[in-house]
Amino acid sequence: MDITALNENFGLPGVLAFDEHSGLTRAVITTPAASATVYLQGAHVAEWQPAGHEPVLFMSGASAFKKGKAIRGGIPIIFPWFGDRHDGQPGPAHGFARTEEWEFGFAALSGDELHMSLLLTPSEASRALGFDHFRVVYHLTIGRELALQLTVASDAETPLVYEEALHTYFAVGDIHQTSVTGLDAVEYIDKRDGGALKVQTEDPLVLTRDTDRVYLDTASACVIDDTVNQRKITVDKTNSSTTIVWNPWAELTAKMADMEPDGWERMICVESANAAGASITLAHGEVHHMRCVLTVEKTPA
Ligand code: TA6
Repeated sequence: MDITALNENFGLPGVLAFDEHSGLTRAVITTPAASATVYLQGAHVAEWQPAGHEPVLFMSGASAFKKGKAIRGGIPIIFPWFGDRHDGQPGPAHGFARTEEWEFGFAALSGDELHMSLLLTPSEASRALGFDHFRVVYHLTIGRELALQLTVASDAETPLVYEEALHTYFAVGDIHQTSVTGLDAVEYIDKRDGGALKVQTEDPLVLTRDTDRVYLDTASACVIDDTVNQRKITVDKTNSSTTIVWNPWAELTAKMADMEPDGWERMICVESANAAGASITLAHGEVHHMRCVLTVEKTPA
């Protein structure tokens, strides 16, 4: 659907409008409770700002906003594999969902919360990668909280095996003055140490170097204490047994074309996932939901 048709079919005056930025179609949302921007490419939430709060999501100032290129920041949707593909077949890192154009399917305002849905169905690109007979729907509730639900259905005769993640980039005032709770004593794969299996001993977790940890078998919520912005961001999740914490730090950032040199100091990824041994297997007709709710609260000075 082109932008005119999207505005005719789903536009809500003063609340939801579609436009184009750098060749990408996006939904621009403004309600009394929050403002947000969602790109149809990747069903990518690029901005979310609850009323009375600073923006919650980090967006790299050097991010490409280009067809077929992942956006660096916001909430990329990782599907159907996390990281490199594991079955020996070729395919882009983190799967194809984040660079595919999703179909806009639904929008309705309820009070001051906007409900939206976007749909991903098989394409030439997904078929070329061996993925056909699946449907993914992404429900978003945009308000003082941001509620996200990723639902996957399999229409395939053979089992659909996949990994998924909401690869959320949170904006923080200063990574050195930021901590994360909720992962104490949880086992993790340290991808910065050859994939060594470790147990977290730090509580809270304060990053002091490039970090890429895949926490296993954990359903607990995480709380990001962003002291510089005097706020706590809670990442609450359902049907997700993996959490990833990532920050590239200075050296890796310097090698990333789509990240500004000091970007690492103002972001942390805390991702809700099913990955690294927790992949989902769906038989024909089966459905799986993964849900994540973000909330922000101010902390006293
Ligand atoms: O979620 C952490 C991670 O898997 C890291 O290993 C790092 O590669 C990051 O994602 C970013 O991946 P990208 O493909 O977006 O550059």
